[in-house]
Amino acid sequence: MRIIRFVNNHSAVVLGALTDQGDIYSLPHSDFMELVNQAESTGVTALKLVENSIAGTDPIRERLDELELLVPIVAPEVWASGVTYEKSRDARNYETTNGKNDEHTCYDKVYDAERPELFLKSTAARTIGPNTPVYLRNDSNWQIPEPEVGIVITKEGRIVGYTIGNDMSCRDIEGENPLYLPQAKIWKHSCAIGPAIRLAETVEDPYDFQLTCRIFRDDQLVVEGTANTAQLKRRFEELVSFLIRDNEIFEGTVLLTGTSIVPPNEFTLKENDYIEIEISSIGVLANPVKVQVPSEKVM
Ligand code: DO4
Ligand code: MG
Repeated sequence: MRIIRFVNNHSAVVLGALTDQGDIYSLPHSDFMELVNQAESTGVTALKLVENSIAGTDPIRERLDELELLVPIVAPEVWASGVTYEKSRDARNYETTNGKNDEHTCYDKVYDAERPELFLKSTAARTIGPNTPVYLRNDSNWQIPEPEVGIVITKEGRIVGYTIGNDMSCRDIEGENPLYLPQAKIWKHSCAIGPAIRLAETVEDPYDFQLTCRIFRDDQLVVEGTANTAQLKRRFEELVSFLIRDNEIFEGTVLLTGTSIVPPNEFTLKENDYIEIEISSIGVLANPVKVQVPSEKVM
């Protein structure tokens, strides 16, 4: 069972349940965390609460691809993990050593360290949902999407759902100096999540999510890569345990868990590219790529 948010025919924002058969039901909850909290306070699982809510009701007429989808949760903050896969360590080493890969870097160290790399990636206002453009920075010449599993957590750090995230990144800015990380990671529309949240209790094995990323240019597939969460160096609970240490985390925070799909080193995103990130049993997060128009630029 997956949870979505969409705009209905009356222009109202609705929380929806998307069944594994593709049927969509409107839910009476204002948002995903209200559903999770109501389930907890009434002593049932979120899945049971959803099943009870939709029992005896009809699905809406539209299918998923006919809906105006929104972020499945308005996450107050999106955090991200870095260098949790070998592939990311190697890519970071490549960009920070100008392709020489002959030095022991901070990325080797963090891959092996007990403490993971965690950073603040986005806030609600910067995070976009499916089909909305991700933006390119105007001061970078090497930009890529980072397809990642996103975990949705309560303020206590309980994992209640899994979604798809795109941690848009500037390889040249981070490669120039790791202290530039916030600029390499955070700008307007640099983080996309969605289209759905799979309820955690319905995921049999979170270390067997299959990820695929496709990038299209002029309707041609120009990049395709795959990965599996079996390759993840750390456990999801381990990442969360470091995130909540002496920290205040808000209900419905999303934690991106790192990338293991890196486009070829010579690739950079261009305006009008189209990115699809698919994760098995969650869905496909699709976003066009745009350059910010001057009036939208943050001054
Ligand atoms: O230090 C860089 C962050 C790397 C990252 O975002 C990732 O591994 O996904
Ligand atoms: Mg990342």
